[in-house]
Amino acid sequence: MNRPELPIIGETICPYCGVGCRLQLEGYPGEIVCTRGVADAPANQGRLCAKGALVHETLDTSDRLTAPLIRSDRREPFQRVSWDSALGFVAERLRAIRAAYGPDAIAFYGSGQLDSETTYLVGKLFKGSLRTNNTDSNSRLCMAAAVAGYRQSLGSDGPPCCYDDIDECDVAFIIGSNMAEAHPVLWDRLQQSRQRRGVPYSIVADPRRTATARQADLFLPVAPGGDIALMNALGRLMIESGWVDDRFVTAYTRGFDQYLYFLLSQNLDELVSVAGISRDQLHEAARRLGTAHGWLSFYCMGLNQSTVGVWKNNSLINLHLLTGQIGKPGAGPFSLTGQPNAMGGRETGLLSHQLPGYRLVEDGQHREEVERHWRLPPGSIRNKPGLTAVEMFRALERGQLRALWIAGTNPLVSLPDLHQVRRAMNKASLIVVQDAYHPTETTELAHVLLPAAQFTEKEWTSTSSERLVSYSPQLRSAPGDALPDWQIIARFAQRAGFAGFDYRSAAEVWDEFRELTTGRPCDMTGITAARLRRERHVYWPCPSLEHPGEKRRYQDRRFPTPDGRAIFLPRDHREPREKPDHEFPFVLTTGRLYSHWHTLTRTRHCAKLVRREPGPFVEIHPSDARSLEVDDGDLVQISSRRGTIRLPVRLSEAVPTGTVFLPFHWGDRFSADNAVNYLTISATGRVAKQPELKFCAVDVERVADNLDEAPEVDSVIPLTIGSFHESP
Ligand SMILES: Nc1nc2c(c(=O)[nH]1)N[C@H]1C(S)=C(S)[C@@H](COP(=O)(O)OP(=O)(O)OC[C@H]3O[C@@H](n4cnc5c(=O)[nH]c(N)nc54)[C@H](O)[C@@H]3O)O[C@H]1N2
Ligand SMILES: Nc1nc2c(c(=O)[nH]1)N[C@H]1C(S)=C(S)[C@@H](COP(=O)(O)OP(=O)(O)OC[C@H]3O[C@@H](n4cnc5c(=O)[nH]c(N)nc54)[C@H](O)[C@@H]3O)O[C@H]1N2
Ligand code: SF4
Ligand SMILES: [Mo]
Repeated sequence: MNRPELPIIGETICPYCGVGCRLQLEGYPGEIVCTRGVADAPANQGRLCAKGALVHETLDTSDRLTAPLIRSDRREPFQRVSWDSALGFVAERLRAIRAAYGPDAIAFYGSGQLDSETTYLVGKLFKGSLRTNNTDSNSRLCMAAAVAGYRQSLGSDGPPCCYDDIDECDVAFIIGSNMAEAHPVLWDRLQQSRQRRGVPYSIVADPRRTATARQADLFLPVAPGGDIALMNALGRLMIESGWVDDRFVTAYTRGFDQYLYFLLSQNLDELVSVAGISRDQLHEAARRLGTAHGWLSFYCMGLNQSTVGVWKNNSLINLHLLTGQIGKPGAGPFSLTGQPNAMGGRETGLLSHQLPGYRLVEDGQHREEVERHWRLPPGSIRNKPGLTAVEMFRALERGQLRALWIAGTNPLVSLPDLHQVRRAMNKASLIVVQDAYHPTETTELAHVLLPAAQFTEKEWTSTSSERLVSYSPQLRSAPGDALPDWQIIARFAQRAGFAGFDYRSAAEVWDEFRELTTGRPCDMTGITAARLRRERHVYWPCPSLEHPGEKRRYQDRRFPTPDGRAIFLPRDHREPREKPDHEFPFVLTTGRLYSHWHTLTRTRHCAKLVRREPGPFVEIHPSDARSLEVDDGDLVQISSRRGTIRLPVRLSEAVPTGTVFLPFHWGDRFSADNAVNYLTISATGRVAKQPELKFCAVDVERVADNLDEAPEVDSVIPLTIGSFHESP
């Protein structure tokens, strides 16, 4: 059907996933009618997924937060106030808390959905002026293991590959990623490449037979948590079959001998059994990878959200090094980023151990360079990493942390062990929430709400999964008093009396940050604000204005490690923190659905998306359902050591027996105390401190017979069965 021509309002980057599709909005600034994919955009080449195509329906909703609101007591209603009063209130409260308890009694918890201008200024304000390294983000639940994995194995964070590599590879190894639902446009590119060229052959390793797995050439139904064993088995088989790239290994890597010794000392039968995959399938996968001309891996939360997430990343990179599959077109370990600017947050240094330009707070020279740039006296930046996401909420509950400023994330749905999170937030002396919508689960527990202008209503800069830095212009005005996030931070800093925050534009903020990347692995010297506004997007590294930007890294096979070599890291299988037992016999795994974005503050407004997935459910294998005497649609009670929820059953052969799957989108606003994260465990890994959101032990029970009609999920009263204390 031909639609009448609509006026074009302009272009922006999609505010959802890390693919970074460029959207064209059509209609009128006051009423956007249609969203299309931009044809010449490098990421999407005209494509869009349903969420992107409907995103205009989420902008002008009645639950937009349009004015600063405050209350001293959370039992009171909010009062609407001016920006000056709201920021004055926060400045005074934070000053008093710092004076009484020290700088580490305050923290900032942000998001990979904030733009780079904002995350840069948050670091400058908190790590520089307020002198606490307590800034972290939801990327801790998401990319932290990938960040540490890249650094340990290759010497620097940041994916080496680009999306065009899809058209250059002949095998795609997709492990712990449900691309078809979570990165749909990339998945589409992969499918089209295959239709056109006959390759890539696709191997998918996932415990569930997902939409991605169903379309794979080879599906490896890895046991939940069995990835390291799987990858060690693949490495061993490739070595035994002589599929090692000896020249590459000798010239460009170190640690191969230890890796070889380690693999040969492993019991292959044991690896096969822990991985849960037949020897034939493993052999076929090893042959495909070992003999490929070029293979790419795509990985996401199935690897990262684990107490051994970093080791899973190392194990996968080992396979790339073994076969020389990195630093050339069509090859490399490609960590898919979840959020639109998770990459930017890493570059500007939002995580608690980072400083801008991939620098570290523990490195004296890095601190000095940043202090000089920020015109702060030497010694201003503290030398120890601050609290990470999960640690912040533990510290709040203990009273060590008193004030928390939350922006661009909804932790009362997305953090593990929500009963603990709620207790922690209730204890806080000050909760500031900077969001575009209200109410959300988190805004309801705030003292201060700061209204944020969102994409289309501000200019902003973001970096996609493939290191493409993009500029999005302001296309319309923000509702009410809402302000761009970076302006909220800058205004607050000025109100609190700190120098160095009197920016006249987002461009000034960007350029100040950009200068800090010179000579660093993520060099963006040539990506000036002016150039971005002219060219729309440029890949990093880009060391000069004349430089076109590099789509692929490490093409000279030199890695940013001390001796320039990539590192083999022998990593052994480790059990997940909480194994099923007689009390909690099932494995709970959690994740996403195609139709929804995270905690639903946006997608709940799109009727088409809600119709597709109207509510939460628990996916159970039919044979488990038979033993539990439940059928499709029946209500079951799911309990872990941390909580209990009730949900209707969705029968599915996609989950293995003994495992149940729950999407995590629906929070308390949908049904009180009934969200999946009331069950999940806050156990984290040692290095990346990323929580194990993909594995905990639960029990599933049929809900009593006398409830012959399943009650509305809304009316279910939850039962808490005590809290769980993490092992050391
Ligand atoms: N539609 C949609 N798309 C999104 C998002 C969204 O909310 N909705 N969010 C974005 C964000 S922030 C992120 S981080 C990405 C996440 O993207 P993905 O990581 O692809 O999505 P998930 O569903 O979290 O998990 C991926 C897969 O890991 C599998 N898995 C679980 N345990 C294991 C294991 O032990 N080993 C292996 N190999 N696999 C395992 C799950 O079965 C699941 O299919 O998606 C982004 N895109
Ligand atoms: N069980 C389980 N839990 C998980 C996961 C899982 O796989 N399983 N995945 C984890 C992962 S990978 C992630 S990334 C997190 C995501 O979890 P969250 O970050 O908590 O989820 P969102 O709903 O994206 O929250 C974004 C918030 O920012 C607001 N917002 C939108 N635009 C703007 C803006 O421009 N400025 C500001 N200030 N606010 C804005 C939205 O209204 C919303 O409240 O969830 C994690 N939690
Ligand atoms: S694939 Fe991701 S970036 Fe592209 S339209 Fe969909 S949600 Fe947006
Ligand atoms: Mo994420």
